[in-house]
Amino acid sequence: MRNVYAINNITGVNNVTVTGVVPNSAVYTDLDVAIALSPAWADSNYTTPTITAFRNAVTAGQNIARNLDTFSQPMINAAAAAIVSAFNGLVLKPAVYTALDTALALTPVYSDIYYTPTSIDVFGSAVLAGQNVSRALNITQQSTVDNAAAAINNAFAGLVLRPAQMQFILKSESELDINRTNNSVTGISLRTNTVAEALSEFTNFAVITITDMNGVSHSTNDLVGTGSVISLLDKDGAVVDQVTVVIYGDTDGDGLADGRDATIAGMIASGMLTLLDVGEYVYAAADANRDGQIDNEDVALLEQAGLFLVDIG
Ligand SMILES: [Ca+2]
Ligand SMILES: [Ca+2]
Repeated sequence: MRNVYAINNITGVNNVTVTGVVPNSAVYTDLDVAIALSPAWADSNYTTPTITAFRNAVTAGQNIARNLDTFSQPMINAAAAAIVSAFNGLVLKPAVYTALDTALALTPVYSDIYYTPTSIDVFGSAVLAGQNVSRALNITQQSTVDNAAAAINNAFAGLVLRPAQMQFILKSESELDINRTNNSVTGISLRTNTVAEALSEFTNFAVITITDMNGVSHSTNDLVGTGSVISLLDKDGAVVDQVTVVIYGDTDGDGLADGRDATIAGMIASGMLTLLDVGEYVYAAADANRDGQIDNEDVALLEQAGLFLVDIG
């Protein structure tokens, strides 16, 4: 049917009715595709805001009437786009690290050296692995976090103590000699008498400390001298064995043989200082040449040592 309209000289309101024209139906294809989108994981794995936005968008899309015409197409397209946008915006919840953090905070009760190498190594490896677990994992990767925590907890529970050692044990090739009569140790060379070198003479699986004659802790590079006290500690830190160092020629305990030692040796040789005054360890050390006497030979030897003319070793 063909209609011809002519509108001329309209001065008032006129209604024109057009019959026989029907708009096209709207297209729902994109909306149907959007509504059919399905998240890869259960809703509970997604953050509440993002999964809520997605479900709300789907519901809104489902609620759109199905008999709309083409004039409603932009609204339908917008609903489909909103669903797709919310789908793409889904964010998985982060993994929970509480149990791993608790496991990582575990600290063996005793120093590592008191545990069997295998058990402390397993623990150390588990801790390292736990520290290396990515902190960016999401809830679907939770088992990675949980397994790392469990490995640490198991290794911690599996720590095994070595048998306790109650006495110093010297290396078989050590030149040191422990005298149990007075709990002294001799044989430390004036050439190799740093704390580190002295400690290396022992094979104990235990903490060993060395203090000077005044009880002040030595650090690794300090020199061990006459009167230095070497202590073997049990796992609880209690002293279970202790020896005092005697280095022949070092009467003042500084780990060197020189003129100051000669002065003390001279005072002992002359009787100005007695065994009672200086104590048995210094008294023994004053016998620089180890002939069993403290006399001018020792004084002379120490004076020469101070001038680097002789080497007392
Ligand atoms: Ca000295
Ligand atoms: Ca002597």
